[in-house]
Amino acid sequence: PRFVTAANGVPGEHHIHIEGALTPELLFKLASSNAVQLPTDDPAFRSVASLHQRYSEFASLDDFLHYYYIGMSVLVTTSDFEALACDYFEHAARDGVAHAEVFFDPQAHLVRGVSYKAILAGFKIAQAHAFEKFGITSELICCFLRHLPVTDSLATFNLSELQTSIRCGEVVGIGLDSSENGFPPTLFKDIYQQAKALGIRRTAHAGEEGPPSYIRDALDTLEVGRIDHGIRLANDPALLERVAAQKTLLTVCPWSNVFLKGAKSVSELPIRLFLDAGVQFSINSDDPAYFGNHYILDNYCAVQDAFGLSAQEWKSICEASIHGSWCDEPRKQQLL
Ligand code: ES4
Ligand code: ZN
Repeated sequence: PRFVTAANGVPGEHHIHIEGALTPELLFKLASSNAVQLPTDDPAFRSVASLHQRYSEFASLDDFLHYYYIGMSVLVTTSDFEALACDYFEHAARDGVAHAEVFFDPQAHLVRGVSYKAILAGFKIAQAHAFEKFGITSELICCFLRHLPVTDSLATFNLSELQTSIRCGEVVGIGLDSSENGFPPTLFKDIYQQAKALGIRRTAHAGEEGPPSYIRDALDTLEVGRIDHGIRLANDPALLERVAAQKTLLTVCPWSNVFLKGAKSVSELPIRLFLDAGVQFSINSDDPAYFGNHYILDNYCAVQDAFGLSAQEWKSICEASIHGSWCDEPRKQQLL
């Protein structure tokens, strides 16, 4: 199987926030071209180098999110979103990614007066380019921000442009991200039921910093097909067994967990536990530009350095990754 070794690339990425692929270099360039004022009272924004440095010192998910939302404030025009996504796809091509499922956070742009149409137009140009130039297939997953009032997410979900993008297949699923603790999945039941009725895919961040009960709620109340992160599943053996039995894919992001202090090192992550329990998981980059420029292949390598997996174990990870992808069946067959 061609995906077993890192040199032959990786079958798919399921957990990449496109706004998390905004490098400090592109951030400063777009701030300048769009005349966006970056915080003057934070020395981190003095230079590309100082921003890189600050990104290596995140104390938590919320500390990272503070910079993540400031960073994306430089994204204004369709060509900004196109440049951002093209930058990501170039890294993905370098890493041999065959298929990418990309999260985006419309609420964080709509609130600044950027139109949904402008966002999507930029992504679509980049996706077409990624396919033509690199053969990378890709899908978009619209995420809702759990730290905002649920009414904001509902209003966004019901935007006619967003509903149109779902109906025409430009957006294949929904996700739930941002601050986890204090914002249980159950709050978003309404949106997820509507998404189910529309027949689209559903996933949610759960068990990144939050308790295993959030993973259970995402499965039972939101009826998700995947769980993003899910590493806290290690603390609930009964739920672990259930997730293994029903073959729900966890989209694990090793470097992200280390950078956001969810784990001291990659070797602390429950990779061995998941493999031995038969939990299906993929390995992903999350926000590569914020987490040491570790794109997906660096995450694969970090897992190998920490756990020394066998070729058979890598084969099972790659197969789980393909089976858990939200591409069409013919594409899956190509990847297998
Ligand atoms: C995120 Cl690492 C992480 N967790 C939750 N929400 C996010 N949005 C972007 N990256
Ligand atoms: Zn994430």
